[in-house]
Amino acid sequence: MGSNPYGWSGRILWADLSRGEFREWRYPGEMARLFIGGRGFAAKILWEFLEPGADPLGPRNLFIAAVGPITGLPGPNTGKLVVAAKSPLTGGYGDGNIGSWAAVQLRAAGWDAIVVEGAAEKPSILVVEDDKAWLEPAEDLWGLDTFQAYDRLVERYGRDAGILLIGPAGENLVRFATVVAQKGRSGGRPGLGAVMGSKRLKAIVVRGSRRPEVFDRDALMKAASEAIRAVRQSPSYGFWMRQGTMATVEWAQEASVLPAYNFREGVFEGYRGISGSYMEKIEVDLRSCPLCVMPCGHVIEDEEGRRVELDYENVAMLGSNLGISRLEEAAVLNRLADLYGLDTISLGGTLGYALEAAERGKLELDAGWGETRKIAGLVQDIALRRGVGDLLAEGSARASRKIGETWYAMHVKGLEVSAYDCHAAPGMALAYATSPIGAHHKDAWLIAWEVQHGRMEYSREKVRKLIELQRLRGGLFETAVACRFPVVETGIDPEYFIRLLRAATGLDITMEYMNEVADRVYALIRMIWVREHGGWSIEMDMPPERWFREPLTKGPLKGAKLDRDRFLEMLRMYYEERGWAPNGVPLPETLRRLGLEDAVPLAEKHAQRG
Ligand code: PTT
Ligand code: SF4
Repeated sequence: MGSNPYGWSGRILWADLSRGEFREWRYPGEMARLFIGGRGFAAKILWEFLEPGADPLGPRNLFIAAVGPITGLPGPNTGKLVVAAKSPLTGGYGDGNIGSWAAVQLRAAGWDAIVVEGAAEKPSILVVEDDKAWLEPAEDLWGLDTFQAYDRLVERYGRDAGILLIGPAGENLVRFATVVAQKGRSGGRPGLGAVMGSKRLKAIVVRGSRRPEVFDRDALMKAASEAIRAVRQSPSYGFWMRQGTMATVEWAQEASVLPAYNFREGVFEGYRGISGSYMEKIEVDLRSCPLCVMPCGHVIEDEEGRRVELDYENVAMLGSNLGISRLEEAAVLNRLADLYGLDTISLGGTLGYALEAAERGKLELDAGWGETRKIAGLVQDIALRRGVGDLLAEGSARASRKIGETWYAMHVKGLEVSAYDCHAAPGMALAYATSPIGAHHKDAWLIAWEVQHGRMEYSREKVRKLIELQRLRGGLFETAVACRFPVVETGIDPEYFIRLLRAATGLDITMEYMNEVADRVYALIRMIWVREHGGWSIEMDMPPERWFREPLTKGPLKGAKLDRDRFLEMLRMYYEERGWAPNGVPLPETLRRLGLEDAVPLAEKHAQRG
């Protein structure tokens, strides 16, 4: 960090693919202090260097891969990195958090981030080895699915290389194409794979030979081993190791939040067939991200006998949400998404919308609820942009506008909602509405708390809880960059991660400090959205219309739906608590308090105080 040699290398690799030029950017030390890393760096770089109004699929968009000060160090689950860019799906800020050897290798190569601008003339691979970077041809890989391409890359660069790659969906600019890190690890929901595709970048391969400098290795090792012990001794560790995120299926059914038939219902008659308990019986392997101490990649054989790594979101969005009640069938769709490099959540949301539109006679489609084989054909059509797949490759928001029925397109700001129905969960609906990338649960999984705390209430207490979670999950874990599951799933104290940060950097970092970093990053991301959309309105922060319009017709919460006026009241409370204007734009004084003076003129233009 400028004058601080610990925790950060102080260097960012800037790769211009149009010119084939690579340079080192020694960024100001203050950037590390104010933004820490990962998402914080991505937001700062996009704010400062992205040309306003740049086409997300044009050469001027910036693709960023960023680690943080604790990435790759000893400690629980530190093998993660953030990928970010202007999103082709939402037109705003987009990011994702991926488990990958590329995270570990990027640190070992001595870079805090890679920024890719421009576009290569031909399909290429960006190779980074310690201080050196260059492009290699990838014509032989273009068109290959992610599993085949991954194997070829491992053959070419070795098993220990850090790899980020795209599949045919990214190449074909499907707006919800992801970046793939290893077979069955995929991230960057808001179309980060399409951004790589638009730059004709099939893969990034990284390898380094250095050990990151840390301020106090003894303190680091002590905090790391205590944290790892706390994970393993946690009462929930055993059950987690058996089911991982798949345990959520049964929980969601009980809580009436399991999406069914394009979020028409929160319960699904066939839930047992896609549950974690069933998965346990047929599991064949367990995989993980690098440096993980609580692996969650449960693998089964799908209907066609191929191995697939499952997660709750994938199974709910490609199972119950499409009327599919056999895990092996949902797994086929999950595998296709991984092979092509499509986001499972947006895929499930877009397919759900399409099946419903077809049922209502608004779209011609040769597939219906639960018809896995036909739906699998549609997945291929989307990835290859064939026939109706070309329309669906645009995502549910654009497709629904074209079809002319938007109220049951389940998205916020263009990003499809993850797998929690919110007819009876106003707080979770607010979490989706205010997530900095569109409707993703990763910044605030309020639902587990909400079902136990005045579920149908629209209270300030809920708003405050939401912000608390956004600070922890969207702040600490996205900027220090580590997996949040040790804290949110085995319940260990987040202070362990603060200790790791202190030991790595030598700075007097506290939880309060990281909360302020989180607020700064949130405010700056919001300003990126305001700039890219030429202003802001409360409508941009509204959950899907369906949850207000149509009540649940089944389950223990039959009759429940959201109340628009009360939701709006809660949204206003949220803006107040954050120091944002009533139209959702951060107030100039809030930006000044957070050290974001350069965003003040834009806020003065767009924040409406009354
Ligand atoms: C994540 C989103 C999720 S969230 C899931 S399942 W989850 C889906 N997984 C997909 C997949 O698989 N294949 C595919 N083709 N598309 C997919 N889309 C969906 O992407 C993931 C884990 C999970 S599994 C979660 S909750 C946690 N997320 C974390 C986060 O966001 N931040 C953080 N600091 N730690 C996290 N730990 C957990 O990581 P996105 P991954 Mg993912 C096959 O990337 O864009 O954030 O979207 O990356 O390495 O697979 O880890 O029930
Ligand atoms: Fe990766 Fe799961 Fe381990 Fe987190 S808990 S690091 S997502 S394998």
